[in-house]
Amino acid sequence: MGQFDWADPFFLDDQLEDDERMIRDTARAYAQEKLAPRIIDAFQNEVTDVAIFREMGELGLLGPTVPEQYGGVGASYVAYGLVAREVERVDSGYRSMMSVQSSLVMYPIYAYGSEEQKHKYLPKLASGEWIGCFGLTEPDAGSDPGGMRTKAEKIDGGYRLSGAKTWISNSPIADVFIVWAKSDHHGGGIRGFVLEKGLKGLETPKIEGKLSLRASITGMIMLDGVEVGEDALLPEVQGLKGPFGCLNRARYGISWGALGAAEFCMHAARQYGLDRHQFGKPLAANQLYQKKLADMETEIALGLQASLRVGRLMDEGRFAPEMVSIVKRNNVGKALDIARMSRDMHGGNGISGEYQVMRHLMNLETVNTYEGAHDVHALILGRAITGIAAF
Ligand code: TGC
Ligand code: FAD
Repeated sequence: MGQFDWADPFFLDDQLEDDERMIRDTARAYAQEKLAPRIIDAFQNEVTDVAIFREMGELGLLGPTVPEQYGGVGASYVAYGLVAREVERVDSGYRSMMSVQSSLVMYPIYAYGSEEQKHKYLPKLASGEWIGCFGLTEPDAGSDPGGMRTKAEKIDGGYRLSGAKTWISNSPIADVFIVWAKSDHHGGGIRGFVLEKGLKGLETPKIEGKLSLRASITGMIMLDGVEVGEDALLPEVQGLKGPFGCLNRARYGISWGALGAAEFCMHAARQYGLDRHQFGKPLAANQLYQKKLADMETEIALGLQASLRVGRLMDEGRFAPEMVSIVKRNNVGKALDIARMSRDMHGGNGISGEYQVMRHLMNLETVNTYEGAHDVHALILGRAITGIAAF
């Protein structure tokens, strides 16, 4: 009979390859030693530290699945998920910075870009010298990105882009912008463009006053007749499958990341329950308290196994987007429940920044909405199950 380890109930560690464990350990050490000491202040004061991109880049944590010839480390998608879990154990905002750069900026350039675009952008994005952002959402097109109004008109030698993107992670500090627009030259089809900071007509105002993801800057991308050359077009993709191809990977990473936040909240509740005494005994000696811990333990263990399975299928080229919808929706929803429960189990201390669980709870509200809202993933699954689109 085996031993039971409450912190790794199904021995996930044994299911990893050596190089995956190595990347996971690198990410864990970085997150705990360098990110954790900064986060309380960064969240409180809404500080996005751009040095973090360089630091992550140096450790090979940006775009790790991209091959070495373009500056990545050619890691597996399981390794990518493990990095997301370690970073989000500290804060969803830091994971957001990392996953936008990796899955939403480096991936489309790698998968849909020309050889010139790959050589020009990927090494600098991998090192964190350049920061990227991904503009899909618009003020009137969130869950329904097909309703976007941003347009690209053909002009001599290139395109003119006009429109507005909103709720864009990293946009106010970005050097590189992946922008999705309807192109008149391609029959109104959606095309991707790579833009650079400083273009005339390009503005990136910050969205102020967020109560969630305060360590990750968010802004708009305003495009007032921005002119770009032909070489800004991502040549290898057309249609919504372009942005969705990126989202599949980012959503998958989030399914791991959210469980990192959930693990933090569970471990904090466990320790708090052991340390704090009421009615002459530790809180953790109460059945109700233990049931909550058991529920958290169960959901985290099951969710991690599901993400691992989807990651393996992604590495084998056998994943379907609906699999990603299952793990993104389930794991983020469960993480949100766990964070809320943990906040409650901390009593009054649970609302203090020092105990950190309420920060995770507030962050996870965003994570539940972006990259396909919780109910939108239910509808993606509902369509696959019934054959009827109910959007
Ligand atoms: P639909 O008719 O279903 O599909 C249109 C075309 O796209 C293809 N497609 C996919 N391809 C690859 N992967 C997927 N997951 C795909 N889903 C769809 C599809 O095959 C079709 O291709 P084709 O060639 O036949 O044209 O499209 P729809 O307009 O009915 O879409 C409905 C729905 C709900 C699936 C979709 O719109 C959706 O997922 N909405 C959610 C929007 C979303 O996730 N936005 C994310 C914005 S980015 C973000 O939040 C970043 S936050 C990052 C951070 O800070 O960490
Ligand atoms: P809506 O689409 O208006 O949805 C509102 C509610 O209605 C949701 O509960 C949704 O589930 C529900 N709903 C919508 N349609 C249906 C339906 N047919 N049936 C039933 N219910 C429905 N976008 C980017 O492009 N790039 C980024 O980097 C990025 N970063 C973000 C960072 C933050 C901090 C936030 C908050 C958002 C970010 N987003 C980004 C945008 C994000 O992807 C959208 O907010 C998300 O897709 C939802 O769109 P919406 O906010 O317009 O909500």
